[in-house]
Amino acid sequence: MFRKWEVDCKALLTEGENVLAVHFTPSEKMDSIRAANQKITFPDKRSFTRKAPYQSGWDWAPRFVTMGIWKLVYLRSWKDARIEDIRIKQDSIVNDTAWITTVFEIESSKTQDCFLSIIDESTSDLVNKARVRLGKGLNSFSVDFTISNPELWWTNGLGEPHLYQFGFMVQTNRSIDKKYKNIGVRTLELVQQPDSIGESFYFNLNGMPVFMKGANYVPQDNFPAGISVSRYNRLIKSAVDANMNMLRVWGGGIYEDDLFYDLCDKNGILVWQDFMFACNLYPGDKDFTKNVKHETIEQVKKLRNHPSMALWCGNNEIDEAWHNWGWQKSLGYSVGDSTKLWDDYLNLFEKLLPTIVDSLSNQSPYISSSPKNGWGRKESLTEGDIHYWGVWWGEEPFEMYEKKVGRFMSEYGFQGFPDMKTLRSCLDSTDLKLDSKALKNHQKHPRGMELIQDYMKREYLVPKDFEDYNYVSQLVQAYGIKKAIEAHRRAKPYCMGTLYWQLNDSWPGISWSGIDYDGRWKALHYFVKKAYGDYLISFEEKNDSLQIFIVSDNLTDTKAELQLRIIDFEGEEYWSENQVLNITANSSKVYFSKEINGFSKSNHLLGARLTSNGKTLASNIYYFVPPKELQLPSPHIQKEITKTKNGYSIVLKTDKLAKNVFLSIDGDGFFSDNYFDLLPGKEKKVDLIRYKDTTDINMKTNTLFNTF
Ligand code: BMA
Repeated sequence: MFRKWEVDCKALLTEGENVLAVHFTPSEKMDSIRAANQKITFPDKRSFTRKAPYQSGWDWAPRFVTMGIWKLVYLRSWKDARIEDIRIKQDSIVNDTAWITTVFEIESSKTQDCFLSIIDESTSDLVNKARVRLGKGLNSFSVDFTISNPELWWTNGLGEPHLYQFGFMVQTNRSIDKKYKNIGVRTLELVQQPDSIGESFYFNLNGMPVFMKGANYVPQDNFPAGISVSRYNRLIKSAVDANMNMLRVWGGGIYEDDLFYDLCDKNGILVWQDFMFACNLYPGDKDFTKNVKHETIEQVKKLRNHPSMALWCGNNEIDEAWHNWGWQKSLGYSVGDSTKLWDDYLNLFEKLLPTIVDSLSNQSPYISSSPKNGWGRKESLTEGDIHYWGVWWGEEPFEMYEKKVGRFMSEYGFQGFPDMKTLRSCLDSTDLKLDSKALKNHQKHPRGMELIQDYMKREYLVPKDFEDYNYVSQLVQAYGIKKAIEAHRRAKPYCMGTLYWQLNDSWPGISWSGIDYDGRWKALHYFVKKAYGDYLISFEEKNDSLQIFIVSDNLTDTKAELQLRIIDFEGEEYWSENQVLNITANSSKVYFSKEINGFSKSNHLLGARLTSNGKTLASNIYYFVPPKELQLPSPHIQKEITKTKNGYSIVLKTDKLAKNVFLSIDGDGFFSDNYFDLLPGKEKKVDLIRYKDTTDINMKTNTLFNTF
């Protein structure tokens, strides 16, 4: 046991006698050491301690190897009896009644009688009470209750994530202990069924197949002890505002704070929860396994009552790595080494973890690893979930996002720069240039800078000015991921979920995130908000005609009007069409097809809008050539700015197409929309919410034309 610890401690002590060891070395993902007790080379030494893997450095995080207790420590005094845990099992919903079993786990100081009560906190009604005899030590009792005509818990976009609050009380002659729990009544099932193509992977919520729209979540800080309540609130609000209904808590981070899951419960965000194992092999000895067993029991018990808890996943990419990343060869494993390591893997992820989830969770599904198959294998597109990294790692063009669509896209992504204000907060102004060492230190991917520029050249023109470069890098990222999301949603129900890499950042870095470390939305997050709407209009070119899809996540049919217009960049209309449609519930379908001929592709666009009773359900714009081939005109944008209670209301108008209008101000604030295309003759209203600055806003406007 000691020897394994020694390995990590030595690394820490090289930095002097600090409690906190700080390294600025690049990720050591493929670093290797010999495990003294096993004589097998592991891909990475960090796996010997149960510590958040990303803190040893990742391709979006610096290496800050912290030490010490970082969560609250408290002493709790009690008398006679106390509630150790409450497990709430939703047995069934039959004839509009939810049947629920509560398991009280009670610690008692002696043998004694007590009452167990369950109280509906909204009415203070006692819903059930039982008299039981406690023995000294830990006791377990089941008490049932029902909820008639329950209001169901739904995900964001589908309805209210209704929560009931119940109190659970144990009362002896001399003491009372009480705990409160939020209950969401819902059924949730992960359907993995062989079908004519491969094997499905989708979630049924309250009996309905629901398409998952979300992102991969990483810890919000390299020093997670310092994450404030307001940062949690702000981040989950940003996910909700972008129409997300699922987040994947990725396995290289931390089991999140209770607040995270509470916010997901309240906001209808389902949680795909990885156990904290990522991209590495883990020891299989007795001590390690025992430690992991304790950890798993604790985490499953902690999370099992949350209605947001959707799926447990054993690890991130270890199965894929073992079969596809060449470890066995590059680390020189003998047949014996390989057999031993794979047996350890199977014991942990296919025996220990699923057995605990099965016995202690509230019927949550478990998968051993994400993805099911590596993206180079053909099965990755036909069965289970896939991490598609052909774009970025494989350097394939963005168009491949439209071809490589699997059953559930649990990872794919592209990098973009963080907001200029965020960069300014950590770099000197002299370092705001592409070749600065300080800037490059905020890029943890070995080829990150190169790849951003390479894809920029393919789709856009590369600006010389640094701020323009930052802005275009964000557009490239948003452009690529929008393409991916739309393709995934068009492929519904073949594909039933899309979680891009990554929602957020743990420090101010250049990364795949859509929201930067300071919580500022990059262009990507604004694009995602539109691409994840309840309704989506999307396009696919096939043999010189444009197919117009409407994707609806609504669970009922919708009568709506589709307006289509082809205009040139000065606003001259070439063609238009209005159609009244009945949009099929929970579907993706082609509703219209338009021949592409008779106009110049480089200075025309197709604008589409879906309305119902005067309300816009969705809108989108299709360009017939990539951005760098567009003949953009020089727009004249008029702004009308009015002061409001929380900030300003801005009305914008343009004489000619203004592509990717980027609004910014000197102080801080949040624009309700940004990086949008402004069409000639159309008015656009944007709200600016100010946080605390009272200075003049001095609003600036940039557009793609100015950077070309
Ligand atoms: C995914 C993740 C992370 C990584 C990201 C970007 O596969 O699981 O390991 O940060 O790719 O490379």
